[in-house]
Amino acid sequence: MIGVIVKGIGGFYFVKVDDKVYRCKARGIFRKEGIVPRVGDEVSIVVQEGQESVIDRIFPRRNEFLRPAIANVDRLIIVMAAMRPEPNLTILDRFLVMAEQHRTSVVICLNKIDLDNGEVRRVFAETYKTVYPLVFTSTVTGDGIQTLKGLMAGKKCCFAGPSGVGKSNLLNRLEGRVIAETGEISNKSQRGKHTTRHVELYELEGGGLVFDTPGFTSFDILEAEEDQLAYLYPEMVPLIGKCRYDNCRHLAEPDCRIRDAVASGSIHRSRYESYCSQMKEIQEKRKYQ
Ligand SMILES: Nc1nc2c(ncn2[C@@H]2O[C@H](COP(=O)(O)OP(=O)(O)OP(=O)(O)O)[C@@H](O)[C@H]2O)c(=O)[nH]1
Ligand SMILES: [Mg+2]
Ligand SMILES: [Zn+2]
Repeated sequence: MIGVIVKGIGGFYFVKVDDKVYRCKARGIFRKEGIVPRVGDEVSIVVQEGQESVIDRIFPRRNEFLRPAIANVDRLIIVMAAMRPEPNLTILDRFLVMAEQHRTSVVICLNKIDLDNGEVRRVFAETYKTVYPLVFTSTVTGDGIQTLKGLMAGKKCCFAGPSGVGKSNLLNRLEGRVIAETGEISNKSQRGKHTTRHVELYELEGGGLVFDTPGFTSFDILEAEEDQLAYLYPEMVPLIGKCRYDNCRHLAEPDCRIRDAVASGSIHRSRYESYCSQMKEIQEKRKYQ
Protein backbone atom coordinates (compact mmCIF):
# COMPACT_ATOMS: atom_id res chain seq x y z
CA MET A 1 0.00 0.00 0.00
CA ILE A 2 1.10 3.54 -0.68
CA GLY A 3 0.62 6.31 1.83
CA VAL A 4 2.16 9.34 3.47
CA ILE A 5 3.84 9.69 6.87
CA VAL A 6 1.72 12.05 8.95
CA LYS A 7 3.57 11.75 12.26
CA GLY A 8 6.65 10.13 13.76
CA ILE A 9 6.98 9.45 17.48
CA GLY A 10 9.38 7.24 19.42
CA GLY A 11 10.55 5.19 16.46
CA PHE A 12 7.05 4.68 15.09
CA TYR A 13 5.73 6.28 11.95
CA PHE A 14 2.05 6.88 11.39
CA VAL A 15 1.24 6.33 7.74
CA LYS A 16 -2.02 7.47 6.26
CA VAL A 17 -3.46 5.36 3.45
CA ASP A 18 -6.78 6.74 2.23
CA ASP A 19 -8.76 7.21 5.43
CA LYS A 20 -6.81 4.85 7.64
CA VAL A 21 -3.67 5.45 9.67
CA TYR A 22 -1.21 2.58 10.20
CA ARG A 23 1.44 2.53 12.90
CA CYS A 24 4.65 1.32 11.26
CA LYS A 25 8.30 0.68 11.94
CA ALA A 26 10.91 1.50 9.34
CA ARG A 27 12.75 -1.39 7.75
CA GLY A 28 16.18 -1.92 9.33
CA ILE A 29 17.90 -1.29 6.01
CA PHE A 30 17.02 2.42 6.21
CA ARG A 31 18.99 2.83 9.40
CA LYS A 32 21.96 1.01 7.91
CA GLU A 33 21.87 3.37 4.96
CA GLY A 34 21.45 6.40 7.23
CA ILE A 35 18.02 7.24 5.86
CA VAL A 36 15.58 8.67 8.39
CA PRO A 37 11.93 8.69 7.32
CA ARG A 38 10.40 12.16 7.58
CA VAL A 39 6.89 13.41 8.04
CA GLY A 40 5.60 14.12 4.55
CA ASP A 41 7.43 11.18 3.00
CA GLU A 42 5.49 9.16 0.46
CA VAL A 43 6.07 5.54 1.33
CA SER A 44 4.95 2.04 0.60
CA ILE A 45 4.06 -0.12 3.58
CA VAL A 46 3.54 -3.79 4.23
CA VAL A 47 0.74 -4.67 6.62
CA GLN A 48 0.54 -8.23 7.88
CA GLU A 49 -1.95 -9.75 10.25
CA GLY A 50 -0.47 -10.16 13.74
CA GLN A 51 2.79 -8.46 12.80
CA GLU A 52 4.18 -4.98 13.00
CA SER A 53 3.53 -2.99 9.84
CA VAL A 54 6.68 -1.82 8.11
CA ILE A 55 7.70 0.94 5.77
CA ASP A 56 9.61 -0.84 3.04
CA ARG A 57 10.15 1.95 0.58
CA ILE A 58 10.49 5.73 0.65
CA PHE A 59 9.75 7.38 -2.66
CA PRO A 60 12.16 10.06 -3.88
CA ARG A 61 11.68 13.36 -2.06
CA ARG A 62 10.93 16.57 -3.88
CA ASN A 63 12.71 18.37 -1.06
CA GLU A 64 13.63 17.81 2.57
CA PHE A 65 14.25 19.95 5.62
CA LEU A 66 16.21 19.09 8.71
CA ARG A 67 14.53 21.69 10.88
CA PRO A 68 11.62 21.17 10.96
CA ALA A 69 12.24 17.54 9.89
CA ILE A 70 9.85 17.28 6.97
CA ALA A 71 9.81 16.27 3.33
CA ASN A 72 7.88 17.18 0.20
CA VAL A 73 6.80 20.70 1.12
CA ASP A 74 5.46 22.90 -1.66
CA ARG A 75 5.14 26.07 0.34
CA LEU A 76 6.43 27.34 3.65
CA ILE A 77 4.15 29.70 5.56
CA ILE A 78 6.49 31.60 7.84
CA VAL A 79 4.47 32.99 10.71
CA MET A 80 5.40 35.93 12.94
CA ALA A 81 3.21 37.61 15.53
CA ALA A 82 2.64 41.37 15.52
CA MET A 83 3.07 41.17 19.32
CA ARG A 84 3.43 38.53 22.04
CA PRO A 85 6.06 37.49 20.99
CA GLU A 86 7.52 40.62 19.38
CA PRO A 87 8.32 40.17 15.70
CA ASN A 88 11.99 39.63 14.98
CA LEU A 89 13.09 40.42 11.43
CA THR A 90 16.55 38.89 11.91
CA ILE A 91 14.92 35.55 12.65
CA LEU A 92 12.39 35.99 9.86
CA ASP A 93 15.21 36.62 7.39
CA ARG A 94 16.90 33.41 8.54
CA PHE A 95 13.73 31.43 7.92
CA LEU A 96 13.52 33.05 4.49
CA VAL A 97 17.12 32.18 3.63
CA MET A 98 16.49 28.60 4.74
CA ALA A 99 13.41 28.41 2.47
CA GLU A 100 15.38 29.83 -0.46
CA GLN A 101 18.14 27.27 0.08
CA HIS A 102 15.53 24.55 -0.23
CA ARG A 103 13.98 26.25 -3.23
CA THR A 104 10.63 26.23 -1.51
CA SER A 105 8.08 28.90 -2.20
CA VAL A 106 7.26 31.13 0.74
CA VAL A 107 4.42 33.14 2.21
CA ILE A 108 5.03 35.52 5.10
CA CYS A 109 2.12 35.54 7.51
CA LEU A 110 1.93 38.30 10.11
CA ASN A 111 -0.54 37.01 12.69
CA LYS A 112 -2.17 38.63 15.75
CA ILE A 113 -2.87 41.85 13.87
CA ASP A 114 -5.70 42.43 16.35
CA LEU A 115 -2.89 43.49 18.73
CA ASP A 116 -1.28 45.88 16.24
CA ASN A 117 -2.10 49.57 15.87
CA GLY A 118 -0.89 49.41 12.28
CA GLU A 119 2.78 50.08 12.93
CA VAL A 120 3.99 46.48 12.60
CA ARG A 121 1.95 46.00 9.44
CA ARG A 122 3.54 49.12 8.02
CA VAL A 123 7.07 47.83 8.73
CA PHE A 124 6.30 44.40 7.25
CA ALA A 125 4.73 45.86 4.12
CA GLU A 126 7.65 48.24 3.62
CA THR A 127 10.27 45.53 4.10
CA TYR A 128 8.75 42.51 2.37
CA LYS A 129 5.81 43.38 0.15
CA THR A 130 7.79 43.58 -3.07
CA VAL A 131 9.79 40.45 -2.27
CA TYR A 132 7.36 37.83 -0.92
CA PRO A 133 3.62 37.27 -0.71
CA LEU A 134 2.55 38.80 2.59
CA VAL A 135 -0.67 38.17 4.46
CA PHE A 136 -1.97 39.79 7.66
CA THR A 137 -4.10 37.54 9.85
CA SER A 138 -5.86 37.32 13.17
CA THR A 139 -7.26 34.08 14.48
CA VAL A 140 -9.30 36.19 16.91
CA THR A 141 -11.16 38.32 14.36
CA GLY A 142 -10.74 35.99 11.38
CA ASP A 143 -9.06 38.73 9.35
CA GLY A 144 -6.96 37.44 6.46
CA ILE A 145 -7.88 33.78 6.94
CA GLN A 146 -9.58 33.53 3.55
CA THR A 147 -6.62 35.21 1.86
CA LEU A 148 -4.28 32.76 3.56
CA LYS A 149 -6.48 29.87 2.47
CA GLY A 150 -6.23 31.08 -1.11
CA LEU A 151 -2.42 31.19 -0.90
CA MET A 152 -2.38 27.62 0.41
CA ALA A 153 -4.87 26.04 -1.97
CA GLY A 154 -3.72 22.98 -3.87
CA LYS A 155 -0.31 22.91 -2.17
CA LYS A 156 1.27 20.94 0.62
CA CYS A 157 1.98 23.80 3.02
CA CYS A 158 3.96 23.97 6.21
CA PHE A 159 3.60 26.42 9.07
CA ALA A 160 6.94 27.43 10.53
CA GLY A 161 8.00 30.15 12.93
CA PRO A 162 8.78 30.88 16.58
CA SER A 163 6.81 29.33 19.43
CA GLY A 164 3.63 31.15 20.37
CA VAL A 165 3.04 33.08 17.15
CA GLY A 166 -0.20 31.17 16.53
CA LYS A 167 0.67 28.45 13.98
CA SER A 168 -1.61 25.82 15.53
CA ASN A 169 -4.40 28.38 16.01
CA LEU A 170 -4.16 29.28 12.32
CA LEU A 171 -4.46 25.63 11.38
CA ASN A 172 -7.57 25.29 13.55
CA ARG A 173 -9.03 28.46 12.04
CA LEU A 174 -8.47 27.17 8.52
CA GLU A 175 -10.18 23.94 9.40
CA GLY A 176 -12.98 25.64 11.33
CA ARG A 177 -12.58 23.31 14.30
CA VAL A 178 -9.88 22.29 16.74
CA ILE A 179 -7.52 19.72 15.27
CA ALA A 180 -4.19 20.87 16.71
CA GLU A 181 -3.33 21.58 20.32
CA THR A 182 -2.65 25.23 21.11
CA GLY A 183 -0.92 26.87 24.05
CA GLU A 184 -0.54 30.03 26.02
CA ILE A 185 2.00 32.78 25.98
CA SER A 186 4.16 33.03 29.08
CA ASN A 187 3.18 36.22 30.90
CA LYS A 188 6.68 36.84 32.07
CA SER A 189 8.72 36.33 28.91
CA GLN A 190 5.89 36.97 26.42
CA ARG A 191 7.12 33.94 24.55
CA GLY A 192 5.39 30.75 23.53
CA LYS A 193 5.61 27.59 25.59
CA HIS A 194 6.50 25.11 22.84
CA THR A 195 3.08 23.53 22.85
CA THR A 196 3.48 21.66 19.56
CA ARG A 197 6.15 19.05 20.17
CA HIS A 198 6.08 16.98 17.00
CA VAL A 199 5.69 17.69 13.37
CA GLU A 200 2.31 16.55 12.18
CA LEU A 201 0.70 16.52 8.77
CA TYR A 202 -3.01 17.34 8.84
CA GLU A 203 -5.53 16.71 6.14
CA LEU A 204 -8.03 19.54 5.89
CA GLU A 205 -11.68 18.79 5.36
CA GLY A 206 -12.03 20.52 2.01
CA GLY A 207 -8.83 18.81 0.81
CA GLY A 208 -5.26 19.95 1.24
CA LEU A 209 -2.46 18.85 3.51
CA VAL A 210 -0.86 21.13 6.09
CA PHE A 211 2.14 20.54 8.34
CA ASP A 212 2.11 21.99 11.83
CA THR A 213 5.58 22.20 13.37
CA PRO A 214 7.13 23.02 16.75
CA GLY A 215 8.29 26.60 17.08
CA PHE A 216 12.00 27.35 16.90
CA THR A 217 14.16 30.43 16.55
CA SER A 218 17.72 29.23 16.62
CA PHE A 219 19.35 27.88 13.53
CA ASP A 220 22.44 25.79 14.10
CA ILE A 221 24.31 26.53 10.94
CA LEU A 222 24.05 28.64 7.92
CA GLU A 223 25.16 26.36 5.15
CA ALA A 224 25.38 28.92 2.37
CA GLU A 225 28.70 29.75 0.74
CA GLU A 226 29.88 33.36 0.70
CA ASP A 227 29.28 33.81 -3.01
CA GLN A 228 25.86 32.14 -2.82
CA LEU A 229 24.28 34.20 -0.07
CA ALA A 230 23.08 37.07 -2.28
CA TYR A 231 21.21 34.55 -4.43
CA LEU A 232 19.08 33.75 -1.40
CA TYR A 233 17.79 37.33 -1.32
CA PRO A 234 15.45 37.56 -4.32
CA GLU A 235 15.66 41.37 -4.45
CA MET A 236 19.46 41.15 -4.84
CA VAL A 237 19.50 38.55 -7.59
CA PRO A 238 18.99 40.94 -10.58
CA LEU A 239 22.04 42.96 -9.42
CA ILE A 240 24.48 40.10 -8.94
CA GLY A 241 27.47 40.35 -11.27
CA LYS A 242 27.03 44.08 -11.89
CA CYS A 243 29.38 45.38 -9.19
CA ARG A 244 32.91 46.59 -10.01
CA TYR A 245 34.52 43.46 -8.55
CA ASP A 246 33.43 40.03 -9.68
CA ASN A 247 33.90 38.66 -6.19
CA CYS A 248 32.13 41.60 -4.52
CA ARG A 249 30.53 40.50 -1.24
CA HIS A 250 28.60 43.79 -1.09
CA LEU A 251 29.97 44.71 2.32
CA ALA A 252 32.31 47.69 1.88
CA GLU A 253 33.65 47.36 -1.66
CA PRO A 254 33.55 50.44 -3.91
CA ASP A 255 31.09 50.62 -6.83
CA CYS A 256 28.73 48.07 -5.41
CA ARG A 257 25.29 47.94 -7.06
CA ILE A 258 23.72 46.30 -4.05
CA ARG A 259 24.90 48.98 -1.66
CA ASP A 260 23.65 51.56 -4.21
CA ALA A 261 20.25 49.89 -4.12
CA VAL A 262 20.22 50.05 -0.33
CA ALA A 263 21.14 53.75 -0.46
CA SER A 264 18.36 54.48 -2.96
CA GLY A 265 15.86 52.47 -0.94
CA SER A 266 15.08 49.80 -3.54
CA ILE A 267 16.57 47.16 -1.22
CA HIS A 268 15.36 47.56 2.34
CA ARG A 269 18.04 48.38 4.87
CA SER A 270 16.87 45.79 7.38
CA ARG A 271 17.13 43.05 4.74
CA TYR A 272 20.62 44.24 3.86
CA GLU A 273 21.62 44.23 7.54
CA SER A 274 20.46 40.62 7.80
CA TYR A 275 22.51 39.82 4.72
CA CYS A 276 25.63 41.45 6.25
CA SER A 277 25.31 39.67 9.58
CA GLN A 278 24.74 36.31 7.88
CA MET A 279 27.75 36.96 5.64
CA LYS A 280 29.90 37.68 8.70
CA GLU A 281 28.66 34.50 10.29
CA ILE A 282 29.60 32.45 7.22
CA GLN A 283 33.04 34.09 7.14
CA GLU A 284 33.56 33.43 10.86
CA LYS A 285 32.57 29.82 10.46
CA ARG A 286 34.97 29.44 7.56
CA LYS A 287 37.86 30.70 9.74
CA TYR A 288 37.42 27.87 12.22
CA GLN A 289 37.11 25.10 9.69
N1 LIG B 1 -4.44 38.13 20.13
C1 LIG B 1 -4.22 37.03 19.39
N2 LIG B 1 -3.74 35.92 19.99
C2 LIG B 1 -3.53 34.83 19.21
C3 LIG B 1 -3.76 34.83 17.81
N3 LIG B 1 -3.43 33.63 17.30
C4 LIG B 1 -3.00 32.90 18.36
N4 LIG B 1 -3.06 33.61 19.50
C5 LIG B 1 -2.66 33.16 20.85
O1 LIG B 1 -1.28 32.83 20.85
C6 LIG B 1 -1.00 31.76 21.75
C7 LIG B 1 -0.17 30.70 21.07
O2 LIG B 1 -0.87 30.10 19.99
P1 LIG B 1 -0.43 28.70 19.32
O3 LIG B 1 -1.28 28.51 18.12
O4 LIG B 1 -0.38 27.64 20.34
O5 LIG B 1 1.06 29.07 18.87
P2 LIG B 1 2.11 28.14 18.07
O6 LIG B 1 2.78 29.03 17.09
O7 LIG B 1 1.44 26.94 17.54
O8 LIG B 1 3.16 27.78 19.22
P3 LIG B 1 4.10 26.42 19.39
O9 LIG B 1 3.23 25.24 19.17
O10 LIG B 1 4.61 26.54 20.79
O11 LIG B 1 5.19 26.56 18.37
C8 LIG B 1 -2.37 31.28 22.24
O12 LIG B 1 -2.56 31.81 23.53
C9 LIG B 1 -3.35 31.88 21.25
O13 LIG B 1 -4.60 32.14 21.85
C10 LIG B 1 -4.27 36.05 17.21
O14 LIG B 1 -4.50 36.16 16.01
N5 LIG B 1 -4.46 37.11 18.06
MG1 LIG C 1 1.73 24.90 17.85
ZN1 LIG D 1 28.55 44.45 -4.59
